[in-house]
Amino acid sequence: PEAPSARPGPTAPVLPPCPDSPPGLVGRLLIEFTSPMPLERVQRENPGVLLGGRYTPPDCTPAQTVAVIIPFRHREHHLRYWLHYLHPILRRQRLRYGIYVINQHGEDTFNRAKLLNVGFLEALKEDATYNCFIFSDVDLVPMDDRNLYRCGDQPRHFAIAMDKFGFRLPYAGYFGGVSGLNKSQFLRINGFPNEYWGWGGEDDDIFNRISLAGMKISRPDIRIGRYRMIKHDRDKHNEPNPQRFTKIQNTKLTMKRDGIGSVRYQVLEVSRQPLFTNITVDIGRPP
Ligand code: UD2
Ligand code: MN
Repeated sequence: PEAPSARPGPTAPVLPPCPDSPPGLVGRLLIEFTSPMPLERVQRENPGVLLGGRYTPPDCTPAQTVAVIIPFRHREHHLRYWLHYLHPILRRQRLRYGIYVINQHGEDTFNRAKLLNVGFLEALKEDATYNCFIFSDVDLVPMDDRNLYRCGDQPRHFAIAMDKFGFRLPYAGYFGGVSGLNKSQFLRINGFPNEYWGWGGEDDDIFNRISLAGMKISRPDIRIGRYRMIKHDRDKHNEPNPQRFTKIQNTKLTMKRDGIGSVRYQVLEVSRQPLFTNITVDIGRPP
């Protein structure tokens, strides 16, 4: 007699759906950024993660496939902490996921929202079954694994109680840090703006797009949506954008022409690392 194979294959048994509340979550977590985190250690501690930072639960079938998209440039030491903390959390949450680091090439002004648009399109090129997109700063780590990185029937804001804001929501329309939209929600708002160069405003523009499209933000409980941000100085070439205050007044006009439908860029390299996929991209420079 043959033992049933646990390996997925034509004869493998169909796994049950993953539970809505995954068993084995631990709740509040101890998060600290004291000693540097070697990548070799993170790899050693996450043997179940497949090349490119892909993971599928071994014991159940998830309802969604989640692409986690990180805007990035010159933050390697932050990325190592992020991978160290997030892989085990996402695994405990029983998610099928992939990690995409969208690395802006060159030293022109940084553009977070445009990189996130690139991440949406490039993740779908890698795997057309992605139907949930979670956009996360590289320096934000959730302090509670009950903050589930999934999409719902409204756009989701995850990073609502940050240490740097005294664990409070800074203002009602705040949508920065970590957010999630499913594919149809993202397309309904024409994705994110491409025209916010430098620091600030792009998260408010995204909030405006969501409201203008008639959707409402969903958020976790304030006790669960807690985050630590790795302390950092303002990066070079990401100065506050002086146009941000006037731009966010005009979302209604600009969102139709500026978004996922108009994003232009050139992929320079796709590299599948053990814990994430790195996509280096030329997104141009401010006009
Ligand atoms: C806030 C928001 C962030 C965004 C930003 C304004 C929080 C916690 N986050 O972040 O979501 O709205 O304001 O643009 O309030 N990055 C690089 N390299 C760079 C510059 C930026 O990798 O040279 C990436 C990285 O993922 C970083 C993110 O962009 O976490 C946001 O930049 P930041 O951390 O400098 O800005 P911060 O903390 O004020
Ligand atoms: Mn930050």
